[in-house]
Amino acid sequence: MTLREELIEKSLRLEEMLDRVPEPVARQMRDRIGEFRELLLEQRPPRFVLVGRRGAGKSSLINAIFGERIAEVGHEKATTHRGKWWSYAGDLGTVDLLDTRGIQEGTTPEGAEADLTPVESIAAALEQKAPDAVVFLIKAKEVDAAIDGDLDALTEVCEHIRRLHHIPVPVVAVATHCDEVEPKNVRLHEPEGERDDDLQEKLERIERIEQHLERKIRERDELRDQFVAAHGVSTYQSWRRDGTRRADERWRIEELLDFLLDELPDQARVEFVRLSQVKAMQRRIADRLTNIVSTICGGIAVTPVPIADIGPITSLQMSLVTGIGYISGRRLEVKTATEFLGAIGANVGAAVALREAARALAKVVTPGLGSVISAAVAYAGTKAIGRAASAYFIDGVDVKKARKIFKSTKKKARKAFERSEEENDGELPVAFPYDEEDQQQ
Ligand SMILES: Nc1nc2c(ncn2[C@@H]2O[C@H](COP(=O)(O)OP(=O)(O)OP(=O)(O)O)[C@@H](O)[C@H]2O)c(=O)[nH]1
Ligand SMILES: [Mg+2]
Repeated sequence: MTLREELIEKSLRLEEMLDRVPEPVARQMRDRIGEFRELLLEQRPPRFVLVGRRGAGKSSLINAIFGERIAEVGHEKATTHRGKWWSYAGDLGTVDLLDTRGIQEGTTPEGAEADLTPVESIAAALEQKAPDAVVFLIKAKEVDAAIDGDLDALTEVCEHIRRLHHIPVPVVAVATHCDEVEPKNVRLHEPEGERDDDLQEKLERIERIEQHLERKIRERDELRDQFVAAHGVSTYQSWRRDGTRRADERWRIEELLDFLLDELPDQARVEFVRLSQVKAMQRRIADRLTNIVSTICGGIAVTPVPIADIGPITSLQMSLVTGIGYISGRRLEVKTATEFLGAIGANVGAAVALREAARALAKVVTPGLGSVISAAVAYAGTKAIGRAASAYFIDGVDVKKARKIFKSTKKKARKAFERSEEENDGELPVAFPYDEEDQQQ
């Protein structure tokens, strides 16, 4: 059995356990287990539909997302795979893309069935899979003059999707080639060396372009509700013949990825933040996963099945560590995850023993309170493991630092749990405020 299958197996068993969990905890756990499932177990690559004419920068955007040369840049006919879903795979993950350029050009897309028109082949691909978002690309300098034809194509693609899947899919507009906006030689990617007023002028012009793009899209009834944002970028990168990168002039790509992340369903988020290599985004998803698993573990601890709760808690904590490792771009063996837990002092066995002792002690004093204490320990311990794993695997802090973070988070999380127990009338705390300070310590 692979690690992934093992995790699926365990989470299924968790759901059986819920019959024995009292409300409202059971409901909360059911929700969190659903999220856990979607994030970690039902993972799939994100799916984007690209709309943009020849040379708008579709291939360059793909490369900008990966930071690698994945797609062929240039104007040869065969450069971009059109009319069908295409998986672009980098070292860290995959994105599924559908290039719809054929709609604009009326040419038969590469690789399409010979008897299908461009529009038909694109519609067939859209029927196969529902996209997560439509990305509309247009050169910044062309937003003003030549946008109407492009918007026709965008509208047509969106209507196809709505007809086939009965969902309005989000539209993110991207103004590409922003580096070429006047004043042309002011470098956006290296603003330190530029005059303030020059830079300001360029940024203002780009902002006006974004606003214009937004206005043009909102003018169309068919697009208005689906529109998310218009965002100016530069995707320019250049590679030498030997494959090394000669230039990286990417600008505002991380912000764009952030917009896209927000539009993705949970199933596609882990893959997306992994391959994007944007630490802030990885941290956010790691945090979310930590909150989810902490709540589940807290819930398990209040389940009236003594001792049996140790197994699922341990395996959930392990899957949290391997999950965060995965988000950061690694593939952790169970052994590595166990070693990590040992190194930060999250000795699972000892923690459980301690918890059992606390439970026994509390039972003597007031029956019932024992489970609350257990829940606090399980919740806080899991929270601390997640936070330490995130600092170690994503931010690259050393083990000593990770151990410190583990300790301080455990203390804080336990207090937060107890406070919220009182306030929420028995509900498990769902989230723990994200603490910037923690990250910098
Ligand atoms: N200066 C500048 N050049 C860019 C930028 N993005 C792309 N380019 C260049 O524009 C040209 C076309 O980019 P591609 O990414 O191949 O465009 P495409 O939309 O994939 O084109 P087709 O596959 O032909 O439809 C290439 O020469 C890129 O190097 C950018 O942000 N700034
Ligand atoms: Mg291309």
